[in-house]
Parts: sequence; structure tokens; C-alpha cells
Amino acid sequence: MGLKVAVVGATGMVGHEVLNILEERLFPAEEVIALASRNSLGREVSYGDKTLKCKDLAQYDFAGTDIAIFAAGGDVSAEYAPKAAKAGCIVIDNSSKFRLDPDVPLIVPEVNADAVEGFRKRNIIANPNCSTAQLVVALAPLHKQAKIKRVVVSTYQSVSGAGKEAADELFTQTKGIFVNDEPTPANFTKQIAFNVIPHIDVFMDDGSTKEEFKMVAETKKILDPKIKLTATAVRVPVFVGHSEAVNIEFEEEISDDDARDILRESPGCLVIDKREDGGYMTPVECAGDFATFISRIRVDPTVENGLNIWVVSDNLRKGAALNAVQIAELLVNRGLVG
Ligand code: 11C
Repeated sequence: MGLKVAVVGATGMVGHEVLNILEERLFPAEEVIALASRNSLGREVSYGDKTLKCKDLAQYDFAGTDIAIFAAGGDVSAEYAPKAAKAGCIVIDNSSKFRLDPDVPLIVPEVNADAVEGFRKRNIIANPNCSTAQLVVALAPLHKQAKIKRVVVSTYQSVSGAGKEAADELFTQTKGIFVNDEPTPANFTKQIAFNVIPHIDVFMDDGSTKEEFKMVAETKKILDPKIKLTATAVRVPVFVGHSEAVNIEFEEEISDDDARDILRESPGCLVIDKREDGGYMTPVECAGDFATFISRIRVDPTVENGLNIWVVSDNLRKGAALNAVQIAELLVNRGLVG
């Protein structure tokens, strides 16, 4: 069965990874169309050994296209995703625009694959925020075993989460500091080179940031509305790979050995956890990989049934492009498309 698949935002970092992953995972696409804004018309992008010329999203007729993966930001999704969906194309949307819409399923295939059936209401499926995706992959199997009561998570998020220009800013600032250039923040609110910034996305009325709010609301929607979660989201000078220090309180007893065994068997998880120098994962090692890596699994003795874990994953892959392609695979495997 050959499918017609459109990638919206094909020139961006996530769009680039979507094209790579469709090809790497041999997605059954007969035709792949790269779509972008008029400014990128005719720009070439790679899909395996082929070169695709970008077409103009504004002129594209989605009728006859089976799946469109949107990776061009909330404004583009708000305007074009409903049009594509109305034309009969199933939209998999990377932006935050539809995630909390009760008529749009928010899917991480390892966690809540069955909820995908709900796409029929709007023909749209939402992909979670990158920091949520890797978190729920690690939490879901532990929740199934011992029921999570509360999670305290601190993130260490790479600059690629903020896009290509932000990644370039880290590069330019880092070089500039060696020649005494004054850093001029543009994509971040403060200097990012040799610094950390406890601020991602806009501030909310309660003092949290929208990134932190998303982690709370999306985890509840994907995993369990009863889970209490509090987050502090921090930008760090790393190019690719988000890391998370996660403290979890369970209703039932669970040892660190139990958790390690469960996570070893769980889909999408890879446990790297030796209690020795280097026996854990860091973001530079996860770039380009599909897995959610879990390290530093240990008991938190300050609460009843507490564990600490360290979770690392490629934010452009599991956090965005890979999860979107996995959703497309889920549609194919369940005979919901084509
Ligand atoms: C970041 N997590 O690292 C963000 C990027 O809601 O899809 C993804 C924002 C989103 O800046």
C-alpha cells in the first residue's frame, strides 16, 4: 500500500528529521511532498537518496493526500491543519495548537496508542511537547506497576527545541566569547553560551512558564489526570537532547531494581544505569537515536515509595519527528489510513 504523505515545514529542523525518519523506518510512502512557506518555494530538501523541491503550502490542495505531518509552528497549524483535515487528509500536528482540544487525541504510541481512534472527530492527531514525550515514555511503565502519585521534574533542555536560529545563537555566542565579543541575546532572554536560563516559553499568571504548564497538562491527558506533576523547565547550552531529573512518588512499593527491570522491558526505553564513572546517558550521546534513555535509577529515602531517575532523549526525534512518524505507523498498522 503506497501512501501520499505531506511534510509541512520541511525546511525546519523537525521537518528535516521527519523526512529522515520516514526514510530510515521504511514508511510505506509512495509519494512524499515537501511543503513550506512561499519564501522557501523551490528550495531542495533530502528524502533518502532523493531530492524534493519544496512546494508552496498556501497553494497546496490536500485532497488525495493521506497524511500530513505539520512541523511549522502553531500559527501555520492553526491556519492550514483544519483545511487539510477537511479535505480528508489525516493531520499529525507537532505544534501545541490542538493538544488540549478534547476532540483531538494527544498520542505517544508507547503509552496511549488506543486513544488514536479518537482522530475521527477532527481528522487531527496531536504530537506532545518534546519534554513531555520522553517523560511519559519513562513514567508509563512505572505508573502501571506502582501507580504514580506525584512527580517533581527539572528539565535541562537543548537549544534546538527553540529552532535553528536559536541553535545558531549558541554557536555564535560561544565562538564570540573567546574573542571578547559582547553576547547579544536574540532568541533567548539572556546569554545562553556558558549559562543556563530558567525560562522557556511565556510566563503564566501563576508564575510558571508555558513550557512547565504543557508538561503538567499533557502528562495528565496522555497518562493519567490524577497524577500531580510540578516542573521547572531550564534551557541549557546543549545543541540536541533534552535531559530531565525526575523525582517520583508512588502509591505502592517499588524498588530501584524493580524499576530497572520494568524499564528494561518497556517499549521505547533503554536503560543505561551502571553505578560507575560514565555509567549513565548524557545528551551528546543521544542525538540521532530513537530511544528514551533512563539512568541514575535510585530510591529517594525522604518519602515513602520514592524513586529518582534521569531521562535523556533526542528532542528532535522522540520529542517531535519520531513520535509523529510512529503515529503515522500506528495509523497504517491499525488500517486507519489508505
Ligand atoms: C523547547 N519544548 O524545547 C520546546 C519546543 O510545544 O512543541 C517545543 C514546543 C512545543 O523549547
